[in-house]
Amino acid sequence: MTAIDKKSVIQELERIAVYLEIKGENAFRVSAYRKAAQALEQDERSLAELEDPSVLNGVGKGTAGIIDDLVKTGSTELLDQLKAEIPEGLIPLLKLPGLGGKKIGKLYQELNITSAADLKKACEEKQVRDLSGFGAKTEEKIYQELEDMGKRPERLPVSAVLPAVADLNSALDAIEEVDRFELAGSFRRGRETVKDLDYIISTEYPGEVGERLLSMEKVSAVISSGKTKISLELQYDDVIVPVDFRMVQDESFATILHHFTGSKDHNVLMRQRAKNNGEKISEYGVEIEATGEMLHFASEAEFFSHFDLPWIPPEVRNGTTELEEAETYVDLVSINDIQADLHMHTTWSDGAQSIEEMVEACRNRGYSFMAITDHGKFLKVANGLSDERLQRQHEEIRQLRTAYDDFDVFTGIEMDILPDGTLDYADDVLKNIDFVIASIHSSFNQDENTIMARLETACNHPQVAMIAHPTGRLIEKRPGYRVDVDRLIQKAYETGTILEINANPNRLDLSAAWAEKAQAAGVKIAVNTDAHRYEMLDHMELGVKTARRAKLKKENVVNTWTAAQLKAWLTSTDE
Ligand code: DGT
Ligand code: CA
Ligand code: CA
Ligand code: ZN
Repeated sequence: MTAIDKKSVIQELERIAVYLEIKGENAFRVSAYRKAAQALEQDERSLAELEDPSVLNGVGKGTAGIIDDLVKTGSTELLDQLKAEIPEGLIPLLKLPGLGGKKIGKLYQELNITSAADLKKACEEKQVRDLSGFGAKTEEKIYQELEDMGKRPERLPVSAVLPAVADLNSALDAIEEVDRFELAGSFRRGRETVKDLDYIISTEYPGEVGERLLSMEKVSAVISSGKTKISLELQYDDVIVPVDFRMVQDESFATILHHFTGSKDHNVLMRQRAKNNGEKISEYGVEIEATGEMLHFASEAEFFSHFDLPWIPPEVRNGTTELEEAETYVDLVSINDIQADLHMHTTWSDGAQSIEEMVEACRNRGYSFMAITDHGKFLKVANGLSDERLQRQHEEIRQLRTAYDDFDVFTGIEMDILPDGTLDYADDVLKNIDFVIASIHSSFNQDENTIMARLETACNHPQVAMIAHPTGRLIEKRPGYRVDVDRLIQKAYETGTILEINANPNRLDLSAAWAEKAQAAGVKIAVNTDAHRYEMLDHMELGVKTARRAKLKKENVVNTWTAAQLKAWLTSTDE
């Protein structure tokens, strides 16, 4: 066993290089650590297999010792020293686009800048432009970015609240006085961004539960603290996550959960329906207006049933047509239907785990098959697979899968569609691969026709099974490339190409609205995590929420099928 995984060792080496740059160490010493990181990345062996890192080209004795420390203890004295020496306030500046170790080193050495505030002041005083390698334009850009950094975003992408959700769920699990709890609000409805988290807690002891919540480690502010309602802010690095807690008696749990799941517009529809029955929905139950009697429900399903409705999935509670369509949601895709994850990376390219590790993790999730889809050779920064390495990897996968009679591992590749519209591998290489993904990672600035030509070339290729993250957007960060999604959907339908819902919470691409259109056009969808490490396999749940928002039926989501069904379908759509 090693203390940390290979990818983390590589990242720590890169971190050492950056910190040395900030300190102003000579370029030779800095590059020793960068070279070591590269050598480790390009070597195919796992940490366990690589007994002596100094055998690697580009890794000297000293660096090898550092790698050893990292592998065995997860840390190393050099890094600890550097962390202690470098002013803490400089570290967040590394996040500003265009500011690396070298530039921050200059600011620190020459202008004595140690924090964002210092840097802002230096920009205002026009000192930064005179440093070599900066200039007036750079100075203005840095100033603008510093301004934006200080602003608090109104809505947070789901990815930003996941650490808080994980901590809160385990904290609430551990509090004995909590009988049951659920995360309601926009998060439960699977929205891409949230303003805050809304927890509903059933307890007989709200005082005790409240005390526990207030004493949680990450609490940075108490907005309000009443007997049954508490509003807190939790801080994770520079992200502040507002959280509302409502503590209720168990008899009101279902109605209050429904109320705070929303959406507001959905609640309006439900109240309207109650009113027509001579009833009134409150947070605490349903009141029969004629008698004043208050009805309670053991579950949301019973609550809906009282209104002659089947349980309506939170993801479709948007206050439009969900009451009329309620009966049609029975075959909506659900997390329990998922049989496979068809997009993920391993140490062969830029993932943190080996093939075997990812296979075991997927089997343990109860899947019946999967695809290993590392990056292709075009993506050099991600250590993409040359033709020769691809053959060897696939040989290894074919060997490995003979060990299982209840589980199938597809050979695969995430192949780039190159800027000039060609594909990264020749036909005779592609024809031997079970699951070929095509995707765009470069030249996002091209005009729409050029982008569409790239995507259509991929769809037209008989071996391309799926287009991954079809729009390239990152939620709240970048819009993606210029893709005419309607046209892509049409093309995907004509060519039998699967479109992906990439479950990475920064992507959720296709979005629910596009995925709904894709289904309507007869296109098949795959919900995949694109995992680069174990934990990211958990994102499947967020991808499925997006699919449910899109009202995708199980039959249209190919990773609910069996391996044999998918293989047969892929063959039938080859041209
Ligand atoms: P957000 O903005 O991402 O936090 O979205 P939500 O839906 O989580 O909104 P939030 O936290 O303000 O409130 C949670 C739910 O509580 C909301 O979806 C519906 C319910 N709710 C809150 N205020 C109202 C209201 O004024 N009228 C109705 N009908 N429902 C409300
Ligand atoms: Ca909320
Ligand atoms: Ca709220
Ligand atoms: Zn990928």
